[in-house]
Amino acid sequence: MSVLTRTAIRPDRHSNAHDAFARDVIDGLCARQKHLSAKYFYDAAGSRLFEEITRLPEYYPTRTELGILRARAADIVGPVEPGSVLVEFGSGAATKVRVLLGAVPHISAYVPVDISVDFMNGQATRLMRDFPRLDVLPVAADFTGPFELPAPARGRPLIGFFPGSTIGNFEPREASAFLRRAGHILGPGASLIVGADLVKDEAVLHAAYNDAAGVTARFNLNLLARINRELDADFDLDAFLHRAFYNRARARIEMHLVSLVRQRVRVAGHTIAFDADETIHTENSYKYTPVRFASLARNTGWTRRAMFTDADRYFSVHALIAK
Ligand code: AVJ
Repeated sequence: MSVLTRTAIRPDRHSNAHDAFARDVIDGLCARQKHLSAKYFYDAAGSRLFEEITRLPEYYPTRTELGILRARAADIVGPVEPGSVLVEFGSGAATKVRVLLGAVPHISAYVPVDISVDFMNGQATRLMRDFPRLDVLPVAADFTGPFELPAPARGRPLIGFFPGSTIGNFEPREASAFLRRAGHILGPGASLIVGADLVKDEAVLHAAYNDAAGVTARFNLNLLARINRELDADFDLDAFLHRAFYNRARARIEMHLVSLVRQRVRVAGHTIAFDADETIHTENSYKYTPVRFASLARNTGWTRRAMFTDADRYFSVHALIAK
């Protein structure tokens, strides 16, 4: 089968993506509890910092999920019809999909969907080199919104892949909306593989988001650096501090950026005032129990065929099928 190259379109300062980013940032910084969406962490610098996080001794999710995928890839993917297409929601470094593609060679096309366009295109090129019989069809889109599958993927058996506990970034109702929308995009007969971090000992959770080397702090602060770079802002990165803690009542890690002083910041023509100790809420990372996740799936058009976990029960991979 031929290799299809498709370079996804790059958002620039005049694009809708840039305008949407500006709007979201201003809206978020004007709210009573200031907040920014975690999806904006992943510019080129942020994607590199996240890759660094995944190698930290304290950050167990990535290596634990990879271990589960390596040990059980064929069982996780389940039966594969000829011509099947793997659709990955938020593809990042595409490390995990390589494990699936290596173990299940009869997948014929791979559709990575990501907003970090340059990073995704680089990974797509490498995948085409390493899997020469695979069609790679990148889609430059925010997978949290509606998007169209590329024409060659339509009408084929579809397997969705949403690893990394990215679903943990969503509020419970957003997670439901995502699973329902994934069902519509993938269609009847589809399957969906989802990685979800599990509720566990709070000290383990706390350490994973407060690493000794300070990489998570740099990752969090990079959001302000990105806003400075892209939205003509003047955040002083030394005037904000990384804070991450486990909110037990809501079963989530919260990340914030704490303003160390009373200060004003200019962002895209607006002036944003901060009190000393006021925070910008930058991320929620929800943790699931196996039962909670099964009921989430059941309520959104899926049934769970199987769940896979590690010996410590730190992380879970769920194989869902459309009801
Ligand atoms: C990519 C959303 C799974 O929540 O653990 C890592 C992002 N934030 N360290 C997570 C993240 C801080 C990560 N996810």
